[in-house]
Amino acid sequence: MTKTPVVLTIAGTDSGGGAGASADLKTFASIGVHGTCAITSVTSQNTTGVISAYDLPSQVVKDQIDAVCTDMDVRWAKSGMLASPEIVSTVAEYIKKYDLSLVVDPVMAAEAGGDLLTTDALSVMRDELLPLCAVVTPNTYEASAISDITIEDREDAKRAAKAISDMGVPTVIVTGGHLDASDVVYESKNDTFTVISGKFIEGGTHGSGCTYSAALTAYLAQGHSVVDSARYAKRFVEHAIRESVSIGTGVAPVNQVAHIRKDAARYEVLDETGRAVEMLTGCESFAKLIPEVACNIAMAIPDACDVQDVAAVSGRIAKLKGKAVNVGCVEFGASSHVARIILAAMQFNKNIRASVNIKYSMDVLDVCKKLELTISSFDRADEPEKTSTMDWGVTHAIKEYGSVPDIISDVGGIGKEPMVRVLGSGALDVAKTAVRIAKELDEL
Ligand code: PXL
Repeated sequence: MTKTPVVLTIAGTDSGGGAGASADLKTFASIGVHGTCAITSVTSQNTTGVISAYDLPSQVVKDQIDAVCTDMDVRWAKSGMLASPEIVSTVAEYIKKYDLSLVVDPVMAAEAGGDLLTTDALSVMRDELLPLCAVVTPNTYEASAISDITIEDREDAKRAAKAISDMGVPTVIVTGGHLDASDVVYESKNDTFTVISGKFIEGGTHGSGCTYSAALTAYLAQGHSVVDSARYAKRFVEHAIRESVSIGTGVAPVNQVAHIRKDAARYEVLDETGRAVEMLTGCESFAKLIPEVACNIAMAIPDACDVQDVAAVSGRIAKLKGKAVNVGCVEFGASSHVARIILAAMQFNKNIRASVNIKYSMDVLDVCKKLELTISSFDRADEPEKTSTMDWGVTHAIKEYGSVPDIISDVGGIGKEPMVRVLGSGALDVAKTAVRIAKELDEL
């Protein structure tokens, strides 16, 4: 049995279940590390804000850390809401006592409003806690408060990161959710900045800061490098925001379980794509629809962001002795060509998640018309320079038609085979359509 890392969050509670320790523990569970906690403060809170905060005596914080660390092999901890100067000092003392690697999320205020750190606690954090930590993850407001540098753009964020690092922190990550959605990672060991770009995601953000730093801690505890952990944590929180849950009248909490749901969706997509491949290779008539460049069938998970979220056949489906055979296996990231078609179509209709490319001929297009499939096309000759043909062509064909059609064709170009692409909701759906086209062609 491989050993499950045990991580500790030292944080406040949020009675609304959105931020603080509950966000951290859900994140830990979702990533697959064992989460433990030392509670610093009990906040009475909901999605509209913090009503009150009851700080626990420092001794209770100490007892909780002792209880966990004397029994379990804890290497990584993260701190969130530390409330008072006394608690900050206590945490610093106990991080040293147990020689823990620490991620500090310098929480100062709740997303929905309410102070979570007193002003005098900030200087104690600067003097006593930051010099002990491995990573600190301020947002731009927090980075500004710690460094006394006004942050209005990425260069300011970099200067602030370096200034905070000079306080004794090996890695500073200024998260850019309030700026341009990109995170700036500064590592003092080689004096390098890594910018992790992101995009603004629609959805609630209550608990997003806690969730980000908890995910980062979990990935570090699993042994990933700090830059990889920062990348994974960013993706984790993007999914969590996208699937945030609207459960109150205020800011919706992020959903840490979105990560697990995404993995479950990956399984379903692999399964369906595999069955669709069997359907195509099991159909004698289909072989004649395989283009010179071979055929691929692909399916994306819901809310796919890139090619890695799209499954296809790694070596495509080829024609061998008059029969369709799959060369390779179904995997994520296996096709960039068909994947791009789907990703472009998903920009218009999230429910169109699959495509298969088949041989172009006038007969095929006639059959598609006969089957009452909706058709649009693009011409490579019209393609502007410096675009990706699939992104541009598919987008152009969809705009031309007004919505995502069942079929997108193009007549090819120099060195480019003409092609017909079937689009649909799932791999089985498009495979069925391709088989119908193949069988109808037999009748001609
Ligand atoms: O996201 C910062 C944070 C940390 N800890 C607690 C919180 C919040 C934000 O609401 O409530 C307890």
